[in-house]
Amino acid sequence: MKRGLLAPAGSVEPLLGNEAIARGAVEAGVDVTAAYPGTPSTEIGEALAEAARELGFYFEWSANEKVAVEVAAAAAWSGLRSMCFMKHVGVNVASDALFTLAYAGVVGGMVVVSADDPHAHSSQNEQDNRYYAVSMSLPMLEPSNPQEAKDLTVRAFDLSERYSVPFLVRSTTRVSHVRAPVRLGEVRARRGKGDFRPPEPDRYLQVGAIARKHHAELLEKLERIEAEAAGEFARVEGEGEFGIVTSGVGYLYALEAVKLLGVEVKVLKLGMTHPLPERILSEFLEGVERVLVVEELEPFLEDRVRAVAKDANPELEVLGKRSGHLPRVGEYNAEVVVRALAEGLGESPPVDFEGLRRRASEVLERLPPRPPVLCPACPHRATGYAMKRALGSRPVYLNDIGCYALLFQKPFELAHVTHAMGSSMGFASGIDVATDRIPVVLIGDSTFFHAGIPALINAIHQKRRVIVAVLDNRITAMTGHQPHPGVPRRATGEEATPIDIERLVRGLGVDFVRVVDPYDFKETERAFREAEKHGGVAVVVCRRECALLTAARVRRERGRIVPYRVDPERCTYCRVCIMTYACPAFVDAGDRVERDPAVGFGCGSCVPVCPYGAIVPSEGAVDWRRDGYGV
Ligand SMILES: Cc1ncc(C[n+]2csc(CCOP(=O)(O)OP(=O)(O)O)c2C)c(N)n1
Repeated sequence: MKRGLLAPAGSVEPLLGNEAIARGAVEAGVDVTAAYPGTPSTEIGEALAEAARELGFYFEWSANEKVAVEVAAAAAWSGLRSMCFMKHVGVNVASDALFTLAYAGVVGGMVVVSADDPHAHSSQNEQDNRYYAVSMSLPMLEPSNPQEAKDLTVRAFDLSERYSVPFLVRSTTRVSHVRAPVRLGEVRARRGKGDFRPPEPDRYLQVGAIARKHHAELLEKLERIEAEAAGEFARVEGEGEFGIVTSGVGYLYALEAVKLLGVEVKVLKLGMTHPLPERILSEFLEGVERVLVVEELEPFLEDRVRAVAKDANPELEVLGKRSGHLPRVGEYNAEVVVRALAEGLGESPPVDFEGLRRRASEVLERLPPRPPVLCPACPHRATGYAMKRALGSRPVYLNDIGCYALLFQKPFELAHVTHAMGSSMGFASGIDVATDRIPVVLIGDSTFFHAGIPALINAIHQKRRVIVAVLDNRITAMTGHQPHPGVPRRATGEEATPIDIERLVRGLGVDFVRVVDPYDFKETERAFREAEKHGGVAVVVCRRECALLTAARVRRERGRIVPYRVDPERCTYCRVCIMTYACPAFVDAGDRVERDPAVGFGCGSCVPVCPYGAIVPSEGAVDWRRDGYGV
């Protein structure tokens, strides 16, 4: 019997929130799914890829989020059920297509999942995508746990089809990444093939007067959804004069706080937060004297509560972010919400949080610090090493989003800027226009395909002087090794047409294009030195497979990894290796440098770094470069 995501109806499986969303799509009979990876949404794709291989529906890792939305939308226009998903900032990329898709509507049910990241655990900002639902006029469901993540996804498909409008499902890191038992439902039949038959001839023609007509229709749909459907997802629990209004993971924090404090409060849990079930909210607010709104990030619900309370209960005291009881920054936890609730109720917190924190920091002090570092053998380290030697601190380094962003750290310091996917390339042109410094772009292969190409075209066309290093590790590494358009296979294992970056760039008219192996320091350094002398756009493709993939292959083919070692006779303890290459396998042993055999991958890339030839292979070690691994 299959387990997990593919287990039969009626079984209870421990699923991640993200796996539960994927299961919801499968139960709803989804036919077409598309996405671009991004934490905390990526596991939806890993789960869908597995299910697609088994069940035969379509899944792709698209070139970017906008493309994913367009693929899914056209499938929904053709009468199929479709889903796409992305991290919060992915919605920024997709938004141009999404805003207008709301006007166009859909025929088959379509769900768009936004996985937000309060605390910016793995992101460049903490944006609250619930406002997108309002500005796009799209209905939105917010699950609180994996069971709801599945159930609400299924409902979102049904309602999307009933009202012919895409539905947003908004999750956050703690909903997406928590694992909990989920009772599975029946898997409905898929439709297989659709047909593109617009319901009216102008349905998908969003121009002027037609768009205005569709805008008005969309607003009517939203009114109907509020009247007919929003109440289904709202629930009142408990009794009392003190109320809590909450949604998403905030509901779980609120429950925990109520339990820890042992108080009687009345809770309104909302599942559809756009459009809000305003009648239910209004009745709830009439019945309480004070209300605490528990939601992470922005005062999205709180401002609506304040607005509705003006009519429903003008005396009502609303506590939340605007009153200073809860923060707008970072993720919540039991302590944050217990403190807010205790203060609201005039009680003292029942838990000695200071004591707990003291104990936690004592434990933390005993643990070794673990700052994020590039893996041993990472080709990006080698690129950084050669780049730093060739260009030093002369350029402005425009770094992008990917593992190589870690080159901001010492000893490399190759990032003046890290901003949004693809931004390095646009910023580079601006720096060239505005200053006499040479801009250097560090962009990964996945990011290059995602959003780097238009800005590169711009730089070429505008005759800018820019050095572009494409850190081509043949995969989207940071999010867990998803294929991208440069990779010759699809997410589900079939062959794909790989796009050759070198040919693409030459085709755009760049005459300075070098493809180098970053482990070849001399060649890579030379390429950057020549690029600096070149007048226009110079592209250096630094190509070597992600070391995690190579290490796995070495293990498969040779049984184990044999590390390199430092010859104590030759090591002078000059520490050049640590100071310039900073592989985490180097250990400063006080009077000499050693290599930690448990950390190194046995790649041999550090050998030329030592001026005394002290880094030597152990018996049976391979040299990845000489032995053909990773290129
Ligand atoms: C708009 C957007 N989508 C997705 C992400 C998540 N994300 C961060 S880095 C990255 C890709 C990294 O791949 P690549 O540029 O090839 O660098 P690598 O990590 O392989 O070195 C992704 C998808 C994001 N930050 N922003």
